[in-house]
Amino acid sequence: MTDEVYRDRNPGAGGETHQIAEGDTPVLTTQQGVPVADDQNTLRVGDRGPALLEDFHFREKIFHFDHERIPERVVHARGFGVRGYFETTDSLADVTRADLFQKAGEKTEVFVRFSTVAGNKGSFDLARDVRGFAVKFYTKEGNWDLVGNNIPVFFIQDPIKFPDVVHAAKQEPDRGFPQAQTAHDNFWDFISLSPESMHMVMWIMSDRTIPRSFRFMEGFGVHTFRFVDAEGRSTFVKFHWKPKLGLQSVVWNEAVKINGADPDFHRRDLWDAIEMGAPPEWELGVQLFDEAFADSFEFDILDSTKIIPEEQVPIRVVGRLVLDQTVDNFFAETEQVAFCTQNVVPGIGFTNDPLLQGRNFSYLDTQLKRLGGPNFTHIPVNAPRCPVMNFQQDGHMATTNPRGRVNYEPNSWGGPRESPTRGYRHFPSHEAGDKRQIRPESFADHYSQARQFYASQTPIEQKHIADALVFELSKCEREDIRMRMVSHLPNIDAELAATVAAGLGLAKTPAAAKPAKPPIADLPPSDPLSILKNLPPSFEGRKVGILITDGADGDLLAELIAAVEGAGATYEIIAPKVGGARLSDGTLQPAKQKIDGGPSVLYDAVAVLASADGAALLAVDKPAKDFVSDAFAHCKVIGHTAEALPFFEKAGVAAEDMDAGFVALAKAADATTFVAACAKGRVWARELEVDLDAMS
Ligand code: HDD
Repeated sequence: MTDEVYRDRNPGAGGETHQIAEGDTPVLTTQQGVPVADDQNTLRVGDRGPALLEDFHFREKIFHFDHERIPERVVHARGFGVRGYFETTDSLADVTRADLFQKAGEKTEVFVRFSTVAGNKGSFDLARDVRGFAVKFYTKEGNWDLVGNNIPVFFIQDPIKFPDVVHAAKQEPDRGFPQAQTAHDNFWDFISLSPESMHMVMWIMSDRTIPRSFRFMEGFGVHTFRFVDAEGRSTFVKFHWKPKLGLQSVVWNEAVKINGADPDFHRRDLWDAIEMGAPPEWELGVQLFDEAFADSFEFDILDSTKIIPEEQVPIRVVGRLVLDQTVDNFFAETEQVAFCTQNVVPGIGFTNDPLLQGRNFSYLDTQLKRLGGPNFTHIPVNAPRCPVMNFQQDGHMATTNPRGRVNYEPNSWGGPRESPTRGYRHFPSHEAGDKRQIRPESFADHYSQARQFYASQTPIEQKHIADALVFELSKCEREDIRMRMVSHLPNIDAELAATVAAGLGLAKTPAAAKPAKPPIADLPPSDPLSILKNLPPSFEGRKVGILITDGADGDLLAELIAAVEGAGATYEIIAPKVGGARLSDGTLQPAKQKIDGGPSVLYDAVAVLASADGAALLAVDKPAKDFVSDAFAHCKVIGHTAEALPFFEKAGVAAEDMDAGFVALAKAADATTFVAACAKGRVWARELEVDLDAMS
């Protein structure tokens, strides 16, 4: 599909017979279908004279161009959408009547849009940010939108604070920057004044917000929803997406450089994976629980700043999500897709989570603004794949219009009728109470799960959380904001507080902020909360950067490529010139990247196949030296020929620095050793040797 050069854009055209063509080449037309004679010059009087208003082709072309943009999303503006399917693997008929979950093997078409939150549409992919994970299921009983994130909790407990947290995170209003980052005063000012955000702060300061790619991250529905079965019984449910490839993130110094080297790193990764026939896959898991569990749980199940640890309610895997199709047109699908949390289907319902209730208003309202009218469900990406039968009519851009005489009901003509048995029924939960604006007491604990999250991390992940806090708060100009933020940390972990205080150069750790409710100190650590405890099971889906020079060993290169591909991974060849390098056997090996455009930050592991002469040339080149020194600093596995070592020395990587992450490549078997080392992930012990923050 992506190779197609051009397709008739008017599905109503009636096909080939109307095609105006010259030979095999279709003739350019106006939007009205009128053939165009000249698309290079406007209509003018004389050779150099004034332009004429009569030039309808010019005016129509510019008019259309002027209106190409629709408002970008106020949050999640930068996103990337793809298509795929969801397959039920375990029937949920015992707890929900939702059609898509009735039988194993049932497949449902989906559209998924991943996104960052704070940056504008043109920002970079590797901002430190939450990732949106929004899934539209086109079920046989209507569209269900599960509009989630890659983090299972949220910043705030009440939707009335959403504009505030978003304003604070996005660019500051007077200057219009900083873009796509929370490392500025306004964000931390708001956060430090909002203790309810502290659990989320631990997640966003962890490596979860700098994922390796969309393919290596989890997704969460966040709220507690309801399943409702055929008898009308309700079960609470939380939704989880688990990536088949496991979890993986990059490191911060790497993220910063990826944004320069390839601002489209995440979207390119997903596009490439799908186009090369390696569609990413996730498992859908559900946590199911009842009122009795809800009553006994330490926290309120309606509070979106809390998780339910998997140890307390295990995850039942019920399906798989496969994303196997790129879009035909970015604007038509990724830009126009309209997710609404209110889009649910029979068998799925809401709870009183205040954030969810607020979202149910906000999304529809947003779509009206963005898409310009009530008919956005007529746009193919938003259109249900089942019949739509109602008497709603007219409005801007109405494109799928009903026929016939009747447009109301009840009527005596016929047409669709409501169905109390098949139709959507809201769960009749019993509600009573005084009308008030309060934050319930059951939402008052802000630190216990932040502490639990921190305690669940490996030491290197804990270090990354402290590093991220120090980095972000160091960008705050006001010391009182830094101090106020650090004052929350003793309620989470005393050592974390002391490390961050020292990292900021504070004279002493500020006294702990007074908690609204004393934190629970002994919630047990939960392994699923750590990335490194859930590493990818193999090297599948990862990418190796192979830097070659003239004279590199052709056989060794072939062995290396075979080993990488054998592990289900991919590679790119990098060389001093994109035209390639002349290998030892005389063949010309083309390169994918010139060294200046293929820094090592773009790869999971690297190999340097340099001849002695080639290494001498690389030793004078800054991008080539950065290739090695960055791979080293980012704790990557590095394969190398013996001839490459003098070049490594020049790049600042001396023989005594070479740890278990260095693999000498001389003979065929070494390629297998290299890939086996890569499969173990990063060499984290190295970070303690190369980072000043680790030494303070
Ligand atoms: Fe939201 C977009 C996820 C809270 C209001 N949100 C949006 C998208 C995602 C989320 C993934 C992008 C969808 C797409 O790709 O088009 N939002 C969340 C999650 C939340 C959350 C997981 C907390 C659990 N959001 C939230 C609240 C409000 C909104 C509390 C308002 C009260 N969100 C919006 C919005 C957006 C949106 C303004 C902007 C663009 C859009 O809806 O289509 O309506």
